[in-house]
Amino acid sequence: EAVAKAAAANADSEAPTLFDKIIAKEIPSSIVYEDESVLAFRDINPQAPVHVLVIPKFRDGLSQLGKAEERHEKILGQLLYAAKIVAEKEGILEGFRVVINNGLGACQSVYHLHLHVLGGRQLKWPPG
Ligand code: DGP
Repeated sequence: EAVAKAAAANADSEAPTLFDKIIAKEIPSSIVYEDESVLAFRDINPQAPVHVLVIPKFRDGLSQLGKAEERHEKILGQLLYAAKIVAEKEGILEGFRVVINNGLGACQSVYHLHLHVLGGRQLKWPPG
């Protein structure tokens, strides 16, 4: 089902996504951190006690990491730094994971770049 969803989304990866509505606060979310560039909110389907998504407020073509260009260097750094702020706020600095699912082969389902910040339990390696 995840793969089917990803396939559907991939068909038009530049279309608006539900994350635009979350940014606009038309869809409620549990916000953990926000600044002018990024928004961090709890995943609706948590895979760990802490599971937060960190997204750029302005997608600017970044439907997925594989679309990154040199102009995105700053926001990419801001997203990673925001992931650290989230980990600190959530008290998981001693053990957390940051994941980006890119494309169909990684079960990406929302085509607006997002970092998953996971923690609060012992995380296994390798991931599935
Ligand atoms: P990915 O599979 O990497 O594209 O992750 C997309 C994530 O988005 C997935 O873990 C579930 C989450 N998600 C989907 N819809 C919503 C929503 O409406 N609200 C929130 N908070 N998270 C959502």
